[in-house]
Amino acid sequence: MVPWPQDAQGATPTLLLDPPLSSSFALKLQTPKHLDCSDLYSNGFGNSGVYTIFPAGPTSPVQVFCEMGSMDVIQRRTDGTINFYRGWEQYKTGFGQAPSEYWLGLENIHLLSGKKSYKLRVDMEDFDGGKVFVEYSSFNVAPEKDGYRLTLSGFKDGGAGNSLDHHNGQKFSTFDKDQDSDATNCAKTYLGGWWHNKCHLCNPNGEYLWGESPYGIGVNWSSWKGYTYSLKAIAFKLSPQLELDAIG
Ligand SMILES: [Ca+2]
Repeated sequence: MVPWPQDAQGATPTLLLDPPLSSSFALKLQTPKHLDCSDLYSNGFGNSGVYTIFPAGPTSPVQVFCEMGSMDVIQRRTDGTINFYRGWEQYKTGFGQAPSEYWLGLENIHLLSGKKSYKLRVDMEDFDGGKVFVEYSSFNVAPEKDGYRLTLSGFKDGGAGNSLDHHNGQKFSTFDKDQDSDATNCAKTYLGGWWHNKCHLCNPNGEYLWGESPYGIGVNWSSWKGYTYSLKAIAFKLSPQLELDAIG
């Protein structure tokens, strides 16, 4: 008898979910309406894939990529197919398309982070096969009236270094809404909406530039690869604090 393949948590997939469902099939099966990927995971949707979540309530579906069923991917860069140089309204509501490149939207991220206590994990890759990550044990995004201000704590280094700490406590800025702490317009100078400070130590929404690239405008994580290297991939992932602890 051929054994069932094991998933990353070591659990044996159920018959229902193995082989993996197509995302459209999974969407049809979804009910009731889930707040986040963790809710889906708890209800048996254990495979990575695109699902619909409802951070803003039952009439506002949002497409998201759930990793291992339990992590909500709120930002993802993988191949440069999506333009991330966009204005405030698009950063507010979200753009791109799961599972490829997308931004979940500041309002959705804010609503999610207000309903549960989340951890943040950021996974990164370079073009030579290098993979690193960072984690923060708490992550919160304030409402729009406070500029979608970012609050982080509990840094844990998986090799990338703490470049995001420079952005802790900052409001979000786009080229058409400068809320950064610099005299210049950081989002305009460095080609991406972000929680810019003076201006950035990381620029995950910068221009997708395939490695060596002009200073500061690429998909940078300066404490790993400096300001003249644009990463191959980066993804911001949320998971509830307690449930991630339980998984270990
Ligand atoms: Ca400014």
